[in-house]
Amino acid sequence: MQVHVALGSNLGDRESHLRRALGDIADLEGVSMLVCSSLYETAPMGPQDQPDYINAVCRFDYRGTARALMGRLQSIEREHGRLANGRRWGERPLDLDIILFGEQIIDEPDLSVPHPGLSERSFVLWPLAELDENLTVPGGRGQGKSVVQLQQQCPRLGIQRLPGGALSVE
Ligand code: A4P
Ligand code: MG
Repeated sequence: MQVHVALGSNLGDRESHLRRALGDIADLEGVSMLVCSSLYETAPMGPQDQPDYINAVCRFDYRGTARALMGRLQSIEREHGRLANGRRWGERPLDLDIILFGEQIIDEPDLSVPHPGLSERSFVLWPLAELDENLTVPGGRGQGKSVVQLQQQCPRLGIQRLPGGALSVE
């Protein structure tokens, strides 16, 4: 299955959290063909009394279920000091969200794919467009739209691409 995962960090050495997380994802069983966008520095969505984020989106092939992948990603978040009881949309050393899981549509209490915030989040759409701008969203609010079409409806507010190009797996 072709999977897209969004990475975010706004605590500690943000870039290092993303670099290490990308390596951790590459090392997961069932992951191959991993590529990543550039890094973006982004203004916080949610509470404004928190630091700016660094965001990116990666894509890989995954042999396994979305639920299994979510469990693995949550373990990686925990290894980066992520507390399970932080405030909603609050600060965190590492956030890993499944954005797309192939064409699958999952609507369960603890797992929604495509990610429900995709259409409104410039900090996901712009890095995603670097990888796959013509990809069509299979379900949810952006259903049937391409990434480029979603970008046209979402202001590119408060995001800045950092120099250095695509993040590579070390
Ligand atoms: N969950 C459901 N669907 C998914 C999915 N597709 N991928 C569940 C991953 N997890 C999914 O997530 C809470 C629960 O969502 C998980 O346990 C899983 O069962 P969380 O990461 O603890 O997030 P939260 O803060 O409680 O709420 P929410 O709405 O999930 O937050 P987000 O979407 O993670 O947003 N501003 C900028 N600029 N950049 C950011 O990256 N990120 C956030 C957090 C806020 N503001 C931001 C950014
Ligand atoms: Mg999350």
